[in-house]
Amino acid sequence: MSNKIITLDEFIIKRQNEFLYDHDELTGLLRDIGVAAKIVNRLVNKAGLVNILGKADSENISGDTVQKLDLYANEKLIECLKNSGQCCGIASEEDETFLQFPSIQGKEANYVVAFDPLDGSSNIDVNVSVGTIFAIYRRISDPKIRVLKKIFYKRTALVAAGYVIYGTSTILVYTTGSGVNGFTLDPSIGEFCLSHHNIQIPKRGNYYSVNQGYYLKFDIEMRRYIDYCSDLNLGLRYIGSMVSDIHRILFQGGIFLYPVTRKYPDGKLRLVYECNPLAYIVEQAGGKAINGSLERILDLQPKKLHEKSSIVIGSPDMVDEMKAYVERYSASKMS
Ligand code: AHM
Ligand code: MG
Repeated sequence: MSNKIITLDEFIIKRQNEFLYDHDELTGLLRDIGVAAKIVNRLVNKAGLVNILGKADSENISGDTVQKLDLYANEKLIECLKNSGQCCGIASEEDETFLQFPSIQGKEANYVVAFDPLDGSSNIDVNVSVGTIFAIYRRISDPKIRVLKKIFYKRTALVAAGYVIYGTSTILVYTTGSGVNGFTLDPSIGEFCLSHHNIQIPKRGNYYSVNQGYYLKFDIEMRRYIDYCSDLNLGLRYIGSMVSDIHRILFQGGIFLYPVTRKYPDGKLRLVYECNPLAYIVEQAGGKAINGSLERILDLQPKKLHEKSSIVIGSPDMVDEMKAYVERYSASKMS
């Protein structure tokens, strides 16, 4: 076997024939996101040194306190995507509405990129892993439609998704619908290098992942299911940074749950740029993702940009088991 390093750029080009649409467009976009990830990584790494840790004086649209580093990451992603020429606009967790980009040389771009620039931001100040999540939606509406909101809701197809985890090493994981691959940033050469080829999620794992502190605020079905996990002697792992929890589950198996609570009656995590991209990656790796009403996440049609959803995601057998458990429990309550 050859030991030749394969960089992210080489890999994207090598695999571009798998794209259903114009190769160059998506290739360009993915490469731009790779560049943005390197810039954000540099900021995350030196955050403690340059006084950019801590809170900015604002809240985002969902009411979360915005950390300063979120804003830097947001700016850098926007800059890289704006100049790509392939993106007609973006949607970010940090911005209230879509941000439309002017067309370059009169060419209407076909993609809307939605992202959470820094997921798990409550962890930033204490040096725990955070991540960037992105979803690339392609317009399937008439190219004459220019208003981004209309482009998005007139249906777009999710054609690629990925995340970057800024952990003990920085890893970018993405899919374009033909499997999932992971690339580790080699700081000595400044390149993401293929490190995890064709990732397959284990059918089961030894851990469940949920904010157990909210136990009493979950619906009864969810509480019983969590009791069942404990009866099965599963261990509990919860980082409070979804990218990190999903990254672990992708490699070791397990199940992640963020159910509805009294505080978050629709769930906390956002469908367009958190649940959808992670569901796409997990499904592409052989896993499953549903909401608390047991509907497949990728079948949900978002009605607003910052729409929230409950989510149950992870190893296929564990998600199936959770679904069967809740169905059985609900039926027994009725009889
Ligand atoms: P954020 O995007 O504002 O950081 O919020 C999303 C994060 C997820 O990464 C994580 O799973 C969840 O919020 C943790 O929420 P909680 O502290 O309620 O468990
Ligand atoms: Mg965030």
